[in-house]
Amino acid sequence: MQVPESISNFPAGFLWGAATAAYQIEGAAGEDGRGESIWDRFSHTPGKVVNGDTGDVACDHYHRWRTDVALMKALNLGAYRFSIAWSRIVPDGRGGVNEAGLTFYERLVDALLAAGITPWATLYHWDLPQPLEDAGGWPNRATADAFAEYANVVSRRLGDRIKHWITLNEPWCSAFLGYWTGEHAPGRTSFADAIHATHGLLLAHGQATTVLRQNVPDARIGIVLNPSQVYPATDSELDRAAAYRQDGFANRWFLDPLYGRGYPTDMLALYGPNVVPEILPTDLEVIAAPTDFLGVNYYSSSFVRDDPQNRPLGVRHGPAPTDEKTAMGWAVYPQGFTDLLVRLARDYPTGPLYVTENGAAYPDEAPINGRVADPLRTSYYARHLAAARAAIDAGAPLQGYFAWSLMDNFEWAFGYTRRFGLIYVDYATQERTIKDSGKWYAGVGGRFFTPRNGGSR
Ligand code: IFM
Repeated sequence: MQVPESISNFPAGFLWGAATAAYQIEGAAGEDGRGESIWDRFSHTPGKVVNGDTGDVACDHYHRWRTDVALMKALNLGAYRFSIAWSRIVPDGRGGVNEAGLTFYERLVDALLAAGITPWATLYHWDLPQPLEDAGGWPNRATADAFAEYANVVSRRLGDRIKHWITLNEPWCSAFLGYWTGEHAPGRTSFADAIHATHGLLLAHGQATTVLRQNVPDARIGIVLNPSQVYPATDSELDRAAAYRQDGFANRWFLDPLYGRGYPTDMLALYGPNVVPEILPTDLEVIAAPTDFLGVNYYSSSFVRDDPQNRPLGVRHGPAPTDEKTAMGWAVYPQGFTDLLVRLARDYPTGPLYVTENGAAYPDEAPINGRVADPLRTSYYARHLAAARAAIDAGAPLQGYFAWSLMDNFEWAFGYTRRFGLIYVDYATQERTIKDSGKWYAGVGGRFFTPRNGGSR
């Protein structure tokens, strides 16, 4: 597929990248002093992950990072978003620092810079050190203090060369999938714990932002959310009220406190005092520490109707206005991407927006004669880039885009059964093959990148 005209005119300096996360690609779970994380414990618990898959080896990126940086260069990436494994740096979550962990990321970052690829580091992409979970996990406020200590260690060491910092990836998932539905590590199933976890995560973000600002004065700091564009299934008053509650649950609960408005009062009332944790007088100020950008992960949208039986939100997810779905079962709905970016910029003082993840899983076939034909993924990207471009036209201050993912990897509870990569990974041999979508994406970058000192590369 050619790069269509609708995406041929992104602004000069627009940043093109791809993203990964530590537990999903690194492997080397027991090497060089790395401690146990909640995903090690969870994935090794029978029945939690499809096929009993674990991240023990994953894409073996810990040993193959040089090859992977070369592949990023072949893809014309201007930036690479990766996450740092807390358990590699502070194996017990608090206290002793593991030099080997710092060295690993230092080498990776140096290689990226040498290749002209800007590193964007995420400090937390779901892999809490298990000892901190044993001490109460994210619902325990002390975990936020531990996170700030870890942020201090990492930024003191790497702040001279990493200038783009993301505190947390998708705290909604950490809290609600990890502590309410139990689909993700640590696998707890209490709504109250999940709400407590949201507060702990937001405190951690605020505290770490302040630490990063002190240690790296020229840093650009942000948080990555997975906000959802919510549409009522019908125009009825009840369905519109349900959509507003879903918006409160998925979006406003995070965005309002981050931008200094405190937790939304309708949601505080809905959850009630038995669920909402104690909020200390300075907490909201800590959470609202100024940031430099907002990272947005977008895959699909929500279509909801009123359902009073379905507690606590009284919301039921209805069918999307399209039958087209990815291998995750998520509706393909690019219009929601435009609407979401425009809405965020309209309702919140976000500053620059970056799409920090967007992409699709499809059941790719193994390479034939060195080629992986994945036209559905290319089509997904083309339509979502056109939707992102439309959001810019409508006023959203979008400055960059990271494809999810650089390569196939461990897709959490789905193990290795879902492939999101621009690069195909043969897990038996660890051979990498750039898919057709990756070649196409390299063309997007190759055609629209501006010189590094004038923009993205
Ligand atoms: O693989 C995940 C990633 O870790 C976080 N955002 C969504 C992706 C696809 O499910």
